Amino acid sequence: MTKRVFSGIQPSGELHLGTLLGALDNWRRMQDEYDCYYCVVDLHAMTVPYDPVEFRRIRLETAKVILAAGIDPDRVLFYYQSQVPQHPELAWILGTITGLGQLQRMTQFKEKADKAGQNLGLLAYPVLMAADILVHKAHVVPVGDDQTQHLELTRDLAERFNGRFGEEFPIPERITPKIGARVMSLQDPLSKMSKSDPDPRSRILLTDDPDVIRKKVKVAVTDSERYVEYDRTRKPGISNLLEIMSFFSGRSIDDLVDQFHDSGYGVFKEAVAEAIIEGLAPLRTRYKELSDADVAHILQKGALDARQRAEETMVSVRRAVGLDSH
Ligand code: ATP
Ligand code: LTN
Repeated sequence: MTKRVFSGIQPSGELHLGTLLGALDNWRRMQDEYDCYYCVVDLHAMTVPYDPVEFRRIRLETAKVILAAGIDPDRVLFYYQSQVPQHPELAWILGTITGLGQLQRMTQFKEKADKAGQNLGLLAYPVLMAADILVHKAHVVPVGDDQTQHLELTRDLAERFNGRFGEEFPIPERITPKIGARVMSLQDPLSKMSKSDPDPRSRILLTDDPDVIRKKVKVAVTDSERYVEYDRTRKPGISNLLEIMSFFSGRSIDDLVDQFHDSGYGVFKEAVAEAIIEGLAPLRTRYKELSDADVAHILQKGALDARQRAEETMVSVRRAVGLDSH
C-alpha cells in the first residue's frame, strides 16, 4: 500500500524561507512517492485575532505560493481545511478523549495565548491538527521542528482512540529535514524565522524581489568575529546563513566553510543572497504564471475529493464511537 502523507500550512502571513526549508521542500519531494494531502489550514489561522478582508487575501496568496513552490495538483489533493467539514467533526470526537492539562502544557498555546489572549480555539488547536492528520489516516507528516509537541499529541490521541474504540488510525510519523528544520530569524538568530515577527527584515519571503533579498541578507545579524564557521551556539547568525546556502546550493556546510572561511562576512553574504535568488527563481516564475482563478479552481476540486476520502474515515469512526445512523 502507498503510504499517505498529510501536512498543513496556516494562512497567517506571507510564506518565508522557514516554511520552504522546514516543510514545503519535503512536501514537493514526497509527492512522487506517496499519496499526499496538503492543506491550507484556515480554521487554525482563526485562533488569533484577524481581519476577514486581509484573511481572504492571504488565504489565496498562501495557496498560490504553495503551488508555485512545485506542489502539483495533478499528483496531490490540495484544499482549504474549512471546505472539508469532516476535519472539525473528527476534532470534536478527539476532543472528548483529550486531557485539558495536556493542552494547557503546549508551548505554542502558552506563547500565542500570552500574545493574543486565550480562547477555546487556541486551546483546541492541536486537537484539530490531530484530526487533520487522522481523518486521512496519514502515516507521515512533513513539518518543521516546532511541530514536534503537536505531533506527539496526535500520536497519543491515535493510540488512545484505537485503544478505546478499536483499531482505526495508523500512528503517524513526523518527518523533519536534516538541514532547515529550524530556520532562524535574520535579525535575532536565537528565535525562529516567523510570519508574525513585526520586523520584516527578520525573514525572506518566497516572493521577495532579488534586490530585497540582497538587502535583507546584507543587514542580517551575525557576530563580531571575522571567520565563517559552523557553530549554532557560538555563531548562530553565520550558521543559519550557512544552512540556508547549503540548502539552495546543494553543497555541504563543510565545503562552504572551506571556501568562505577567510573571505569576510561581506563576500559570504553576497554569495548567500545570490544562492537564494537563484534557488527561488523557478518559484517566482511559476508564481507569476498562476492566476487567482486557476488557484481557486484547483482548491475547489481538491476539496471535493478530500471530502469523499475523509467521509470514508468518518463512516467508520462514527460506527466505532456509536454515532452511526442505525
Ligand atoms: P510562523 O511561525 O512562521 O508564523 P507557523 O509555524 O506558526 O509559522 P505555519 O505557517 O503553518 O505556521 O507553518 C508551516 C510549516 O512551516 C510548519 O511545518 C512549520 O513547522 C514550518 N516552519 C515555519 N517556520 C519555520 C522555520 N523558521 N524553520 C523551519 N520550519 C518552519
Ligand atoms: N500547526 C501547524 C499547521 C498544521 C499542520 C496540520 C501541520 C495544522 N494542521 C496537520 C501538519 C499536519 C503549524 O505549522 N503551525
